[in-house]
Amino acid sequence: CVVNLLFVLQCVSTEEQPAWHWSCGDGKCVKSKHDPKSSEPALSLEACKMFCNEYGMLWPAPTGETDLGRFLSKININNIEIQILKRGKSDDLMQAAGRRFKGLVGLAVPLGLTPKQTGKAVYVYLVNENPDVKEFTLSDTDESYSLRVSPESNERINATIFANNFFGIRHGLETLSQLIVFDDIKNHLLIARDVTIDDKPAYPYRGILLDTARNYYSLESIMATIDAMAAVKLNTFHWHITDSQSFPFQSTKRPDLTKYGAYSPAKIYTKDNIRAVVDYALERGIRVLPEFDAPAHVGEGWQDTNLTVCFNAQPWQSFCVEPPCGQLNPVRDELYEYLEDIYSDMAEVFPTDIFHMGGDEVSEKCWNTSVEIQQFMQQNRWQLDNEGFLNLWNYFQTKAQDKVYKAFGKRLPLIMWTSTLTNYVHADRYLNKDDYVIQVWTTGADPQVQGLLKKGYRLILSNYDALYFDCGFGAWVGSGNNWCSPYIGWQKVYENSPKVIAQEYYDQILGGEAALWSEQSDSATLDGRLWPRAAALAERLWAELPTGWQDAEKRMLHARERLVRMGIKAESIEPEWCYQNDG
Ligand code: CP6
Repeated sequence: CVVNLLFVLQCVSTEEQPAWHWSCGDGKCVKSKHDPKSSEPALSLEACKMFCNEYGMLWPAPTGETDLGRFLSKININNIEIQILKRGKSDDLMQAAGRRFKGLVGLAVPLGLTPKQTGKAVYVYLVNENPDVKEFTLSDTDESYSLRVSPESNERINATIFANNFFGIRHGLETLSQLIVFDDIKNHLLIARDVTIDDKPAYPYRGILLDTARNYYSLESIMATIDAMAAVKLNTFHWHITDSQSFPFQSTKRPDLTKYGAYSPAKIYTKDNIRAVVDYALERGIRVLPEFDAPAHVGEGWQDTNLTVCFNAQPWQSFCVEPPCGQLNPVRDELYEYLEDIYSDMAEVFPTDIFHMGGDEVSEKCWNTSVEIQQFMQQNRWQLDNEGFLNLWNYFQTKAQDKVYKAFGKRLPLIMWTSTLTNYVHADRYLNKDDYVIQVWTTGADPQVQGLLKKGYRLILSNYDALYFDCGFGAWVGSGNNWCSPYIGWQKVYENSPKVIAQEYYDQILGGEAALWSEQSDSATLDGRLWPRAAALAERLWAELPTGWQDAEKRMLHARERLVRMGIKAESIEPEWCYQNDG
């Protein structure tokens, strides 16, 4: 192709005769040489993938009737029209979802390529039965949707999404965007037509926990995470916003907590920042669930209050699981005024339907370092033993719970971590099962799980043997164990089935959550720690398929690639070759 200009042009024009041809065999797109003289058109890889397995390239897999048809139509990226059929209070959200959809369609095109502008127009009709609904409610939000893509007509393709509210419509748009692929042979965007999908999640609570207290995360990184969550239909961003190492939450009622507790003035989540995150998340069908972890896991920020005990005590191993130690002093009445103010500050910026009260890793020894606490216990005729300690903790929890209700103006469902207080043997003495949801962080095999389920508690599973995405397992500062051990692969995440763990109490599982504790993570590592493993969790919780990771592997590769195109620096899971051959 170097002889002369004319000849060079001839070479370029051979683009319609590709070297490779893909054909679907046994769930894989197999590569073969394409004969340019063949009358059969060469199939591009993306086109092949769409029909090469039961769920096409959809992630998570739909749970109801799924018929992806047999044909792809060429579409014109500049001719996509979105029509909102029923108007209401969620209009702004519906419009935002429409804009996001167009952006996702654009991302189907590889960087640097421009698709041909020919092809059919796409009309997307959004039929929202309850256009005034724009809030989540724990286990009541109907996220189902139905999607129909019409047969080919002369000049356009119609796609219609039916749902009971904005949340379902949004999921439908997410699915529709995954039915549009780029054909790199013909340089065209293609859409699957004659499609029927009825879909709804297996579990109502599908979350990611981000700990922004051990290390600070930039707002951009948080928003990017929310975008990626939306792409795989996760619905809860659990914001573990304070801990003993820092207090980056802006409390306007108690500004000193933030002033002395944040790592720096630049590392504060202001009320405006938080509102921006909450709005961003809602547009993407995601609720932001705040956690104020107490009475343990406090410290920095509280120095001048005299309301903590054993702060920074040494040797820390005696008083907490990770330095600096610190616990709230439950016997001080002033503490509850502080709590009310913190909760009120949170209620102001988090319009949430549930609240996380933490409650993990409370140390009896830490409280026992205070003479004042010992005296208070004696006055109440509580022994300085396990029972007395639980009484004291219950005293704190009951008062704190009232303050939450007061601050939020309602009796919203509360979440607490598994702990000695939530031990199933006596949990019902302290925590009403209608008021509290328990989040499990030990293993799925922990007898606590069955015990709590038998007693009627609703659970969220964050079992650390599958859903801890940090480099946890004791790898924190001071322990000398500073590596990721063991690293939990996406396959293990995928196979962590709440249904298997809960057995006959399956209905009491609200869902699951991947936890990214951040002793060893910050904005720079965020994407790789979460993705694509959180996508594996997303499909488990959305679809709860009876099949193993092997059946999901090809789609997983594609889902991960979509995340990368969205700008997420997701880890690579295997060679691309695995999609193309009998790997
Ligand atoms: N921080 C807080 C943590 C952990 C928890 N709570 C944690 C415990 C064990 C492991 C990893 C993280 N770092 N506030 C427990 C819920 Cl392995």
